[in-house]
Amino acid sequence: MKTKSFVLVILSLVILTAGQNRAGTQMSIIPLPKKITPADGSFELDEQTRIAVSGAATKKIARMLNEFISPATGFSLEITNGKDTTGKYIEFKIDDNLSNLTEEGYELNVTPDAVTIASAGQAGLFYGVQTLRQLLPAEIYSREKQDSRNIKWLIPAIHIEDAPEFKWRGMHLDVCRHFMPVEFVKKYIDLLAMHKMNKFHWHLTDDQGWRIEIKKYPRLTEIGAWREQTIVGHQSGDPENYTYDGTRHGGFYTQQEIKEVLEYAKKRFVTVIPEIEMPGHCHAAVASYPNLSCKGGDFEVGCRWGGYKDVYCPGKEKTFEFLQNVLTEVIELFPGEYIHIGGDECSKERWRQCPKCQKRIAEENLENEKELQSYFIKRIERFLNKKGRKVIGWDEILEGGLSPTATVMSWRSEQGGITAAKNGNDVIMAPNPYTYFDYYQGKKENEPLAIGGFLPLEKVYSYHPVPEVLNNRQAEHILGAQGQVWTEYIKDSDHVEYMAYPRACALAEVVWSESENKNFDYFYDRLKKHTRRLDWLDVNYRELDSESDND
Ligand code: TNX
Repeated sequence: MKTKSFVLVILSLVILTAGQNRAGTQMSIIPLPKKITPADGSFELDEQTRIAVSGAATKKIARMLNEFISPATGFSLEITNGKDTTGKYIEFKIDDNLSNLTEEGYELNVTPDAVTIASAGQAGLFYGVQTLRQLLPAEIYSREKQDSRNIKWLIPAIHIEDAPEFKWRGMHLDVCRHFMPVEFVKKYIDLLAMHKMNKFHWHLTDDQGWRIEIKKYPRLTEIGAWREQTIVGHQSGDPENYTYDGTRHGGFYTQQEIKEVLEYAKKRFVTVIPEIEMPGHCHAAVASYPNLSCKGGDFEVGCRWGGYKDVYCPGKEKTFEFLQNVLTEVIELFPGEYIHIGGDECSKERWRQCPKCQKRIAEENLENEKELQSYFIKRIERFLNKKGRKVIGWDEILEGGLSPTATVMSWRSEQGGITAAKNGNDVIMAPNPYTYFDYYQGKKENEPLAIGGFLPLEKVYSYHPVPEVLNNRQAEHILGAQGQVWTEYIKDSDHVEYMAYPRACALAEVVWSESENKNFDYFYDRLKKHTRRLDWLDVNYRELDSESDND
């Protein structure tokens, strides 16, 4: 009797979990694929499974698959050229006929005997692998080997056709206000790739810290990478009354470390866009080399937030020489086509009083300091274009006129992006009301101190990157969108994860799966299961709200 009921309990448990696995796991892919057709049965991944490839491109992806699954499974699957018809296999195929899905799209077919992932491009195969990982039990994300007696690596039979809605699917990280270690930067990139995001915008220089080694200008990291202390709490009222923590903070990435990060990102089909801020947000640079500013002087690396008046002086040729030398090293390191040159929030106060700046304004027939900013940006853009690179800047680069080849990152809401797209410039949407992950995501009282604002998960999810006012031709200039993680109030990597996740999951779906009829409740259901994956990856995401979480 006892044994019988025990067996019954076990049996019903097995049936229950199997059922959950089918419906649950299948439907919890984030970002949501374009088309999913479930089928019967499942494929069991085991040690005997082989990976069939045909050529170097597919072999590289096969190796990545092994890298992803071997920690949890303990398997190192044999990679064979062509199919082995005697056993089970996972096949990777480059198929030009699938070019309608773009190079990032893919077809994934799972039957009880075989898994096939096909795409017109290597990136598509990689994204097929990301989907495959999500079809497996969440334990697949564990970095420790799971006990094979407790788990079967089942993949439900399914057919998926998928392709991204936008080309630019990005996340930004400010490592200036608070430095983040290389290991974390890699983890951040890994999470992007898992969510089929393909751009990592690395904010490397700002008032409070210069974070990239530049061989020609060692003081940038000897001096510029370190600040004596950091303001405590929110900055408001009389600066005389600010309190500081008295703790030195800083750090920087050597060129060797940057190369490592780039290599890591490349394997995951993530392009890294470095941001070197100019003409403002450069207090750490002018603290290192005061002559680059209008007045010169004795500056310290910024210890508080907000703007600084002492910025690069466009009246001096030396300033351009410096920036071009810096950018030359940046270009040698970063292979991507885009270099971000900031351009935001530049105080014009010093320029107004600086004889050299005024002389430049007169000589170049500029109207005012706004046009001097535009002269600055255009001159740097010409330099970068000559080196074969494209420029991105925050929407302030529109002020005073912009060259048609620059790409605008629209942060002050969508207005800059709309103007730019109408102008014929490419646009990346990064509007603060929808994509600033440094804003509060819940009631202030219950959240760690943040910069302000309120951006709950649902609002991120509701975002549509293409503004309705644009016609089709203008809409083509919207490359996509990205999430921003500014770190004034975010001191460490755990807190970065808390702010970024799960909001980045919602954004991933905005840029990959965007459709008229997206549904937050359906996303939220999938997200509940998705957080188990994040648990295995040790992501310190913000727990889902209990009131709407009835799992
Ligand atoms: C504005 S967005 C800034 C950053 C701040 C951020 C805080 C942008 C281009 N500039 O310097 O960190 O707001 O939300």
